[in-house]
Amino acid sequence: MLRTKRPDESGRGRHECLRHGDGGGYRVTKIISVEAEPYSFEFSAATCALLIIDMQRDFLEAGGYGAMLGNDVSQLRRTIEPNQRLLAAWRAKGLQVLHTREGHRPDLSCLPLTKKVRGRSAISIGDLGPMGRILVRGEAGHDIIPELYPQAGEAVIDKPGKGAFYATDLHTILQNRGIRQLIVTGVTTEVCVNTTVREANDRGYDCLVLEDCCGSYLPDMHEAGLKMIKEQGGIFGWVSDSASVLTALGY
Ligand code: TIU
Repeated sequence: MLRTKRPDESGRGRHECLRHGDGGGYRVTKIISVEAEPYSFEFSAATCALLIIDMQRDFLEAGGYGAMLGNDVSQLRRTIEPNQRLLAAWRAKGLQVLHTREGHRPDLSCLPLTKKVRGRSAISIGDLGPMGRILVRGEAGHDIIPELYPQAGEAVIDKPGKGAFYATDLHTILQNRGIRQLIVTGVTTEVCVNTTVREANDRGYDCLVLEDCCGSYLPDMHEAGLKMIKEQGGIFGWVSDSASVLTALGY
């Protein structure tokens, strides 16, 4: 059972309906509360997963695809350390972690032509880039950065789109594991993080996005992306930071 620092926690927890397969009835579940906007985000350890979006070498490393396009990768690299701290704490508590990677089959059969040609770049997805074929599964640049490399037992979702639910088995895995809340981190805030949070929201998940663990090549897009999530009473979810989650976990 996790302990939080909140003085108002009685320790009794709250009653939570058991899911199908648990035998029915009710059990007492500790609710962990994270300070967040627009109001506190509450989760229970058994039903909340950390979902780390697209922390791939081609997006984050100085010799990758993102940098080749002229993007400022430092805006993304500042998220590595807070993600590492959060991931270590999350793993130490034995909580569930999932990772995603944006990319395509080597034969590019899951790459829409529209995505291939968008941007009119001389070199595009599927072409040979600085770290192998760009955003192609199995290539060096497609893989997750070593600092946040998945451990055995952590699902890695290979997604062809920006959203992690489109054309993947993410929803099935979350349902089978009884997950109803997601703490979402990764890159980029306004593209793959935002799209995934919107997809999750429509499927009935509560999402908490951590601003220091998400990044965009464009700082104003990062800010706008976070604002879009938490406005209108949390229309797509909640926004907080890793320190608040660590505090709620008792660190
Ligand atoms: N992961 C992700 O956000 N993919 C992108 O293509 N992001 C951009 O910001 N382009």
